[in-house]
Amino acid sequence: MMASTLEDRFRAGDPRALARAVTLAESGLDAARPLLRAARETSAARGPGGTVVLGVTGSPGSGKSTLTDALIAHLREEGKRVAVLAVDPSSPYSGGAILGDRIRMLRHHADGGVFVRSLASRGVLGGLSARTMQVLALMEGAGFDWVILETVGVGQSEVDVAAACDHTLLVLTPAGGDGVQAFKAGIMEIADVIAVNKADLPGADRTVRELMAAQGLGHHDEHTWFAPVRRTVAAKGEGTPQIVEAVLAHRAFLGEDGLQERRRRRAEFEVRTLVQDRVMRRARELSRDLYTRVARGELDADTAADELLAGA
Ligand SMILES: Nc1nc2c(ncn2[C@@H]2O[C@H](COP(=O)(O)OP(=O)(O)OP(=O)(O)O)[C@@H](O)[C@H]2O)c(=O)[nH]1
Ligand SMILES: [Mg+2]
Repeated sequence: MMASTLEDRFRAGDPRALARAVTLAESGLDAARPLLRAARETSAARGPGGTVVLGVTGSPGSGKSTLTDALIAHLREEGKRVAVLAVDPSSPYSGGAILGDRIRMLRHHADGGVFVRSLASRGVLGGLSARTMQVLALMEGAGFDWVILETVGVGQSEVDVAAACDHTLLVLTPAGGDGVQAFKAGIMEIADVIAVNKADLPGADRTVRELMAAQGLGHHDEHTWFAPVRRTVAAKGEGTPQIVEAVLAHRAFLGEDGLQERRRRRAEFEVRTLVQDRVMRRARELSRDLYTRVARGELDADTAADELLAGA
């Protein structure tokens, strides 16, 4: 009998084939392409409601990993298969925090219904990288019920999460006026669900009240989705079912059309990020001479940019 190809095994749902595909995609190798195509085909065949793609973001140390871990446990109890991608866009290297995440989530490793990966990769503009998007697409294509992207909310990456996922869960804490900060920074706008985590610490009720008051202040009409604000104690798994409920409520709010639109937006974000990567690489490869000519006034910057885009 002929040995089946990696693509066949990926399509058949072999977890080792997924692991291999993810490694290829992470490395940006062309060998990942047929697998990425296969993933998109299987996702498309399952329809936009097939996989819940949830982004989990928030300030460093707010409890994103702990909450993700608690979500895995709860979803597994409901028989759902879960894939998690933990990304640290602030670090170009595999940092300690990511290692910590992996160790924490290791308790699920013997469970075939759970797939955890971490990625220390930064996009060219400081947000999520195209590779991150591709790993998500592979996880979705592998047929997980939930795919969770955890990323620390710093700068561009926070905005990117909303473009990369169906739903965004913002994890805040009672400490240090986190809620008010989020409002001021315009971060609340990207949140579909808000967890006030560490609700065992003082000030949780006040933070919830402030957040809800702030939501009322923002621009809204009868079509506005008000992100449900839920208290959680992730360390004890408290409030996790309510988070899942809130995400599913947002899913129902989006409906089939809304989810299809999110999927299109995710594809757009992936393609755009690839384009950015390539253009930036090209810009770096261009001879210093071109930039010197611009600096000397021999060539204007617009023409230089035109030449770059024309593949000159
Ligand atoms: N008191 C309390 N501590 C918690 C809770 N959830 C998480 N923590 C603690 O908060 C610290 C940070 O938790 P993480 O889950 O690593 O937070 P994170 O947001 O993933 O952190 P980064 O990925 O490094 O940004 C850990 O020491 C957790 O044990 C909670 O509900 N209550
Ligand atoms: Mg973490």
